[in-house]
Amino acid sequence: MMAITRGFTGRPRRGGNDRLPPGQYDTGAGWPVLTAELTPQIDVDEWTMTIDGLVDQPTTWDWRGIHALPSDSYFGDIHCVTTWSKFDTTFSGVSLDSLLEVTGVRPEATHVFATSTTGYTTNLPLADITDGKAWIVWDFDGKPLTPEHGGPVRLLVPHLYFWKSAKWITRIELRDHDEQGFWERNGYHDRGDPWLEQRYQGDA
Ligand SMILES: Nc1nc2c(c(=O)[nH]1)N[C@H]1C(S)=C(S)[C@@H](COP(=O)(O)O)O[C@H]1N2
Ligand SMILES: [Mo]
Repeated sequence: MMAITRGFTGRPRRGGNDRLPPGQYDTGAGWPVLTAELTPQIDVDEWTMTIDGLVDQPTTWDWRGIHALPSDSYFGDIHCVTTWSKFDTTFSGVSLDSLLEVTGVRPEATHVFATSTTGYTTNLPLADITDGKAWIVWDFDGKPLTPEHGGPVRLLVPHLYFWKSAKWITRIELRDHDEQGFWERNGYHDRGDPWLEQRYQGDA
């Protein structure tokens, strides 16, 4: 069933259109797993996430604490640098704006450095995670995010290539400078806007 759906809708449509960024194809009903590390099994009772660095109030949330914040959802598309895009995804959790409202943001902060429990890291301009552009999510299509897709909790920054959406996120540090994360050090772009095709270091 899934193979039929994928075969039908998954044909590469190169060149992009108003829905598909340049060089991407629609992966259809499938959702590839792309993980550089071993998938960790994280118990929600043990789970915490911290936002620190250039904030007024460094804060660590546990499972109950983060669920007490106003919930928010993303409905839309996601784009992986390996050229698949997935349309009409629904993720639920809490917006980064809500979290940063708790911590405050110091005026010197320009970038963030996100770290997963596994040691995976990625860097982002602060402006790419504020104003309704990024979420900490625990549900996909109304069900708990599975471990291979970053469950219990991952970062979601859907307007950038999906390597920026760190799975098993545990820390976001606000900084006054940019430092490359795991894939950025290995040749991927520092920002990664799929509409500008910022795949590799040196791309526009
Ligand atoms: N911790 C961690 N987060 C990660 C990755 C990873 O290898 N480790 N891969 C990134 C890449 S390249 C992509 S495309 C997406 C893949 O998410 P998915 O496996 O849920 O499709 O997660 C991103 N976040
Ligand atoms: Mo990716």
